[in-house]
Amino acid sequence: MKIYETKTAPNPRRVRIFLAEKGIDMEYVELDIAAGENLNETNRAKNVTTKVPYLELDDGTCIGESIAICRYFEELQPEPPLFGTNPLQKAQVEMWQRRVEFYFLLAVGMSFQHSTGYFKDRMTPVPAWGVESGKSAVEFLDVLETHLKDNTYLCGEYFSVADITLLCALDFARVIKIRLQEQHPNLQRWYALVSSRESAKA
Ligand SMILES: N[C@@H](CCC(=O)N[C@@H](CS)C(=O)NCC(=O)O)C(=O)O
Repeated sequence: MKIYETKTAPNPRRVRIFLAEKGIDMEYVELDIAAGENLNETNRAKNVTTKVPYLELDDGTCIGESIAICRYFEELQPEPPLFGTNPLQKAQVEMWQRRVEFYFLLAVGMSFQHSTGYFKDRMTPVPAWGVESGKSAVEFLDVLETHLKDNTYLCGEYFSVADITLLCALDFARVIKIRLQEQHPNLQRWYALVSSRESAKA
């Protein structure tokens, strides 16, 4: 099996970190998304959204969406569990994973795409939407800051796939000049903890 990805992009990194946490080796195929390699007929036929990453199994089955890929490996190799271990924890992981993905990673992505015009060959950038999305992303940092006052990780003492999503989103946010500030001491403490994990190098 192999994963088609782009080394510098945030979503593929979520999967690389997840697999590093699990100790799973993988073959990676680099696609140049800036040049639109992900959009060619071969990739589109395997992966309808054309987004990276996507996983290709040995029988040709393809799985897109970072969380779907992570879920597949969680089922194949449950240890260490990264999606929760009991009903409550699984729900909390799902809650924070979705919150971070929808209210932060997506906002950061929209701000990047609409303010830089990076993908202007395949979409129409709306700079005002880029500004609004950047503001939403920054506002959500305050929500996270409050939450992390009483929580070591997003789900209490439990490191999960939600933390991986947040780490990748925060690191990518630097590209649009969104950084943790003095008013985010708990997020900074969380960031230092999570980014010092060996997997963060993936
Ligand atoms: N919901 C998808 C998002 C994937 C995504 O947006 N990938 C970006 C790179 S981080 C991409 O492929 N961009 C290329 C394009 O839009 O053409 C996931 O979770 O994997």
